Amino acid sequence: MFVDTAKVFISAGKGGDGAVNFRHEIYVEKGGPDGGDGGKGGDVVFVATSGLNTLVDFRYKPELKAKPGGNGTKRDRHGADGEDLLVKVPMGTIVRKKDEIIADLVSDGQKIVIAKGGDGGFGNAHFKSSVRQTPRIAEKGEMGESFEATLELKLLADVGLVGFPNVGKSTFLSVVSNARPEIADYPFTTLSPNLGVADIDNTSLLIADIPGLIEGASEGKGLGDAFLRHVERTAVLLHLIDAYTDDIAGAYQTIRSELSNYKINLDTKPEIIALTKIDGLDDEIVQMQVDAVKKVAGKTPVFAISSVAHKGLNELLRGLRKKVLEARENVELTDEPDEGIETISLGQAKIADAWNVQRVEDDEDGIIIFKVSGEKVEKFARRTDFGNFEGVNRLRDILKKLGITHELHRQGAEGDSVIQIANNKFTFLEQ
Ligand SMILES: Nc1nc2c(ncn2[C@@H]2O[C@H](COP(=O)(O)OP(=O)(O)OP(=O)(O)O)[C@@H](O)[C@H]2O)c(=O)[nH]1
Ligand SMILES: [Mg+2]
Repeated sequence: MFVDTAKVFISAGKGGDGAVNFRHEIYVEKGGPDGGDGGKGGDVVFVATSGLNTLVDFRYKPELKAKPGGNGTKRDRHGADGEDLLVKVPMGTIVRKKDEIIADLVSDGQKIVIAKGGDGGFGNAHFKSSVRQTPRIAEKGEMGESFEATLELKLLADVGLVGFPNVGKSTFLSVVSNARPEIADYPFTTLSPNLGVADIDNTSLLIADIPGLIEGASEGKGLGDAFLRHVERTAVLLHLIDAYTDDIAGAYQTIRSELSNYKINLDTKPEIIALTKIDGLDDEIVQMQVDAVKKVAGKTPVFAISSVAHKGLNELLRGLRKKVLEARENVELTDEPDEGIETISLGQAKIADAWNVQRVEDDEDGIIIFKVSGEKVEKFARRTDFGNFEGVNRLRDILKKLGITHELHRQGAEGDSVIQIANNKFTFLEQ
């Protein structure tokens, strides 16, 4: 089954918890702290893999979960890192979180971390200081990132076949490539895209055959525009027209207007035209039909082929290869890096350090709450065990270091004021 969209639930592994433990030595009454750190949770990693061309597996298995990190143990032993989950996806898979594109996997073997595993918590061995000889605190491991994502496949073929139903698209693919699509003498034989690799002069072309288009396809007629996304990103369009068509120029223009109604920019998308099924026609008639198309096709090259009689196929494949190479070169020359991506003006470290304090009245019981937000401070809070007073005290130390305590005082916080960080509440000073 061909499936080109899927919804998945992604969760990276939780980090392991740090341990609280004290050394036991025969002649030492109170050994030092030796609780080890938790291991890192596994990441969820997508790997673009050639040879795949459907997202169907995700319909049956929508949950993508990486392993958690192990907890720390005594004698400073680290917990093991959780195993990453490697997920194979077809080339051309786009990953969206809400409406934002977070990954676009385009080249074979490309790996992208889609969700990061949580860091492991520190064991109590980390918390020894001159004033705290027997720290009974350890950090909890962080949660891994988890969210719902949608996957969309837009095939990345070199050549996309377009045209009316029954013009011989699948037959062409079956003759020039390894693909074995269904072929029949009626419209809409092909119900979902087929991919094939055609060899020509020691190189190869990846060709996508999509279901036939009719007038109104972009508004949903016939099989509609559901499959047009698969020619959006192909380097070159091969427009096939049945040489027996009476109004051949009109046929050409109908398909073109459906393509442009579906936001495909025909001014920039390279195209080649081929008249098909010429095996039963006299040369003069074929020439007449070629001339008729040329009148409306401008500079677009026009070929005449017969898949059944293997006529004109190598010439067409060479023409396609030339256009594909040109198109790829143009893309490399003109493709500017997307604006806005990875051009953050503040340094990454500064962004992580930044925080904000907001004094708000709680809706439920009317008390004042001081809400503290910020990447780093929230990260510490998530790793704090709020059931352990030493842990909360350490968080209070961190607030001081980051300058947040000062701001809390300035906004009028008192000892028993409620501070909220990342959904955890505690009092400003130890009560
Ligand atoms: N004589 C002749 N018939 C052909 C040639 N190519 C395709 N046909 C016939 O045309 C009919 C349609 O071929 P398909 O390849 O299924 O056409 P299609 O464009 O993929 O059709 P849809 O999948 O319905 O859009 C079949 O009966 C083929 O045998 C050709 O070169 N010569
Ligand atoms: Mg077909």
